[in-house]
Amino acid sequence: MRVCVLGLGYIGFPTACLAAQAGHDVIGVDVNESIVNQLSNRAIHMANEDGMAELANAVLGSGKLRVSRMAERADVFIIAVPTPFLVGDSIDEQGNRADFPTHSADLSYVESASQAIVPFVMPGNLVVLESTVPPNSTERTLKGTLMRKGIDVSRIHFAHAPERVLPGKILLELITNDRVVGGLTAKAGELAREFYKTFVRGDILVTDAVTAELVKLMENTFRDVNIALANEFARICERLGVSVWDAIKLANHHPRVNFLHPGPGVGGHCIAVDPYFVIQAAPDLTNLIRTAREVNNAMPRHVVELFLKLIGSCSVSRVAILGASYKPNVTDTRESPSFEVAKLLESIGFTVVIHDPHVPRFATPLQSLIKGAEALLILTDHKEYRDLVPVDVGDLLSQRLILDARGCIQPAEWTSAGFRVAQVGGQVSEGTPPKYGAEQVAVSKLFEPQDGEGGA
Ligand code: SAJ
Repeated sequence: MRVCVLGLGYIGFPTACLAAQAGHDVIGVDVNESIVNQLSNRAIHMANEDGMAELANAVLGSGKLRVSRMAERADVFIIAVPTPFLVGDSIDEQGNRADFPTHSADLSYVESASQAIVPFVMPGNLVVLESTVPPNSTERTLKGTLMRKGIDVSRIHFAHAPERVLPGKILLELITNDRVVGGLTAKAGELAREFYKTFVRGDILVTDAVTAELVKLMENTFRDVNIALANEFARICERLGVSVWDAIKLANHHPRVNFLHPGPGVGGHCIAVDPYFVIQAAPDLTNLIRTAREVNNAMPRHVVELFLKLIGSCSVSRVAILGASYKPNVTDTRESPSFEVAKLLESIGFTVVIHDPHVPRFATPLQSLIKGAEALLILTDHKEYRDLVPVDVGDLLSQRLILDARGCIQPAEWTSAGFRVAQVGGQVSEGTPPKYGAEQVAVSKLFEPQDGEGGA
C-alpha cells in the first residue's frame, strides 16, 4: 500500500519507518522544514531510542520511506501530530474566576493536517488519527474538517488508533503492544486492523472511535490518579515520620495492591496533559481526576517547601538540581517538574544550576558543576544519581545538604557521611527555615524545554 504519515514526531516517525519496513511505500510529511531537511540528509532524530537510527537509515536508504513537506496520494493516511493544551481562566456561574483554570485541547494541528490531505484523499482511502484527542474528535475534527472542505466523506474510512508506547521503548512497544483501533464505522475498524496487522505483533483490538479515544485517556488518567495517591501518601508519611518508600514496598507485597511512586510532580507530554481532555469532556463528573491533577501540580512547590525546611538557618545561595528530564534515561524535558522547582528556587533568590547526563545542554561533568554548591536536589531518578557516593559528593559541596525527591538514595548512608537529608515521603532533618523576602527575581529562561528536548 501507499501510506502517507503526517507528523514526523516521536510517534509518526517510528510508525512511518515500521510501515516502510513492512513493505509499504511510505511518504513521511512534516511542516517543519528542518526535520524534513535533516531526515533527507539522514540526520536521524530520536537516535536515543533503541534501534531507531538503524531502522531509519535502512528504510530511507532503500527508498521505502521518503520525506517531504507536502502530502501525496495514498491508500492510508496517518495523522500523528501534537495536541497540546491551552490554559485559560475559568469563570464560575457568579462570574468569579475559579481556582482551577480551564485546560482545553488545542486541535489546530489535527485540523491543519486534515486540511493538508484534502487535495489527495480519495474514495476508499483509510484515514487514521493517532494523536491523543478528546472524545469525538475523530468524528468532529478529522471527518468534520474534510466535510467542511467539500470532500464527500461517505466513502472515506475514518479510524482512531491511539499510540500507547513508552518514551524510551518506542519501537519495541509499537511492535509488541496490543493496539486498540476504533472505526467510525465497522468497515473502517476492519481496514485499520488489516493495516496495523502488517507491522504490529500484539493483538489488534477493534472497537468504535469514541471508545478508542476514551481508552487512551483512561489509561493515562489511571496513572495520573495513582501517582497522585502516592504523592498524597508521601505527604501523610512526612507528617507521621514514616518512610513512604518503605511503606509502599510493604504494601505492594499484597497480591492486589500496586502503588506507584511519589516524586516532584508529573512531567512529560502525556500524563500531565491527557486528564485535562477528560475534564474538558465532562467537567461536572471529574472531581477525582481534577483533584489528582491538583495534587500532582502542587508537588514542585512542596519540594521547595521541604528544601527550605532542610536548609533551616544555613546560609545557602548556590544549589544544584540533579535531573532535568521528566523521567529517567530520556532526553525529553517537556513539562519536567525540575524546571518548575528551578524557577521557584530562583524566585526565592537562590542561584540554581542543573545537571543531567541525558540532556546535552545540562550534561556538564557533575563534579565541576556541583563544586562549591551548598545543596543538592535529586529530581530525576537517573541511575547515575543512585550510584553517587556520599563522601565523594560531600567533599565537593561547601555544605552537606541533600534533598531526594525520588527515593533514589539511602538516607542513613548520607547522614552518616555528615549530610542533612530530606526525602519526599520521608524524614527531614529539620532546621529553622530562613526568612526570605517576597521579592521576585526575574527567572532564568534556561529553565524551559528547548528544541530537541521534546522526545522528537
Ligand atoms: N511518575 C511518577 N511516579 C510513578 C511513575 C511515573 O511520579 O510511579 C512520573 C514520571 O516521573 C514522569 C511522569 O510520571 O514525570 C510520566 O511518566 P510515565 O513513565 O508514567 O509515562 P510517560 O508520560 O512517559 O508515558 C505514558 C505511558 N502511559 C501509561 O503508562 C498509561 C505510555 O504508555 C503512553 O503511550 C504515553 O504516556 C503517551 O504517549 O500517552
